[in-house]
Amino acid sequence: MNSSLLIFILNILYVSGWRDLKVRRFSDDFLFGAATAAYQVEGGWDADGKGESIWDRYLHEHPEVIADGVDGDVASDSYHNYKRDVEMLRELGVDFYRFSISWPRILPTGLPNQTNEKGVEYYNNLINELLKYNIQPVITLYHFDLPQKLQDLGGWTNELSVQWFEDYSRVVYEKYADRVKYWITINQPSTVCVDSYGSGVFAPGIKSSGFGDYLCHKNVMLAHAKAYRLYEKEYKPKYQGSVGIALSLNWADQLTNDTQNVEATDLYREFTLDLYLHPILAKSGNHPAAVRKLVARRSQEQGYKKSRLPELSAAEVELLKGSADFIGVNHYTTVLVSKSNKQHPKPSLLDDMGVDLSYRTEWRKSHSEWLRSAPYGLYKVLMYVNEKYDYPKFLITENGWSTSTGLGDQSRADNIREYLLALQLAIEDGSDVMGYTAWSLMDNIEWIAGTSERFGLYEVDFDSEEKTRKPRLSAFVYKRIIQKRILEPDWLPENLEISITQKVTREEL
Ligand code: GBH
Repeated sequence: MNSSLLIFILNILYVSGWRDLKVRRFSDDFLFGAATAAYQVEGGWDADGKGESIWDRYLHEHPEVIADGVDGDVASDSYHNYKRDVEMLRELGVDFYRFSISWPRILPTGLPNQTNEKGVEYYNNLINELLKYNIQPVITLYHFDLPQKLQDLGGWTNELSVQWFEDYSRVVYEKYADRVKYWITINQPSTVCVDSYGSGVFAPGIKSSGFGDYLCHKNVMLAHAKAYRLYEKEYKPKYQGSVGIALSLNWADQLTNDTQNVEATDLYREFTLDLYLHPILAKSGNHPAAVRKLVARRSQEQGYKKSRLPELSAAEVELLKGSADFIGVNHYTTVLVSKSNKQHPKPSLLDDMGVDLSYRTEWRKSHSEWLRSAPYGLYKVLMYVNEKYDYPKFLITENGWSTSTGLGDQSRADNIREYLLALQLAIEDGSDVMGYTAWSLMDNIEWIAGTSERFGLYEVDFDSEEKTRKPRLSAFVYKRIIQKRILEPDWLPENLEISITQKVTREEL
């Protein structure tokens, strides 16, 4: 389907309340979940022997970068509220909870010379509490919070980071792999590298676009592959779990159909999608040729002796190839691409790509500048990956919407239903999708936006001592979808009382 036809169909579906269309059911084995990440919800930033992370350091030193000045020191205090978190998951009736482990909470120095038993115990408690209610833990090993001690040695731009991450992964598998069947190595290598060592808007705030981000890219991808291979070799035979990676896979469409913009869009997709997918999913492996050649040529023109995007050796290509049992899809929005006529700093990622980005004015705005609603993009991006890489297994690991405070989040409820419809269409057209994860279970520290942008199905009262959680309208809508396994566009809860759903026991996730 081309995009205008798809937009048209999705519009009709929406305007007509989807009544005229066949009822699409999520199959019984389709999994629904909700997600959070350690720094964003846990708090307890130095509790019980936890080491400092790059986000602790960055926001303590630069409170001025946070929109409302609220950092993750206490956050939603999930370090103390994990039982309430599991209760919320039971209220929703989800199949799984995706959360991340704070590396410095387990290994304060970053290395396995010293393990923080209290930290290990926290995740043990959380895992056991989930399993007690038949909710499967889905663990992300790394969601942006590197131990500061490793950053002091270059962090993800140091080649040794590959080894550091593998060693950390072993500690975590050793402790929890007997009970945890789903693993995600790294959350969004693009954010870990481009936002953190390129634009520098994220911790550790290093501005080295077109260089630091590429150095990081190679290491983060190899770190992922090492953690995958480690599980495959030492844990999979015993526990039969699976390991994937969560990629930021937003869609990009051309601003107009002239050749220039179509070509710019193709290139932009190579840089934002294929740079991450190709090494893992392509038969030939390695970085996409277009990106490899372009960065090598420009680097040479700019006087560098080697490509700013470090090459992969034959052994590294092999290590990465096929290193995911599923692709975690973090999908939020769509951007429009046009060829840029502006001068960007050299070197920089923007200069390498040579594009400008914008949004279609009709796309509903969220409370985050970068996030507009364009559900057809989820369909498009999944079909793009399907066609290029032969229908891999997907888990939607994040999809969500931001609002301000308040429980009446009709826009989030609409967003979930619209994106789930796009997902159903993608499944109908052959996508192999294991499940869907709502970002986020609850309001949290939205990185440099602090608490000024709310993504939660549950609202968190950050002013209260207990960090009280209350279900929003969208929590009821999501619960209803999970229960009925169909989308009912007009459904509204009669009141905002939520109760714990009795879960049907499933043998396996
Ligand atoms: C996800 O990234 C993250 O995985 C999750 O932790 C986060 O809470 C969620 O998004 C909602 O934001 O600061 O203006 O430069 C989604 C991709 C990449 C979008 C970083 C925002 C920074 C924008 N994000 N990007 S800005």
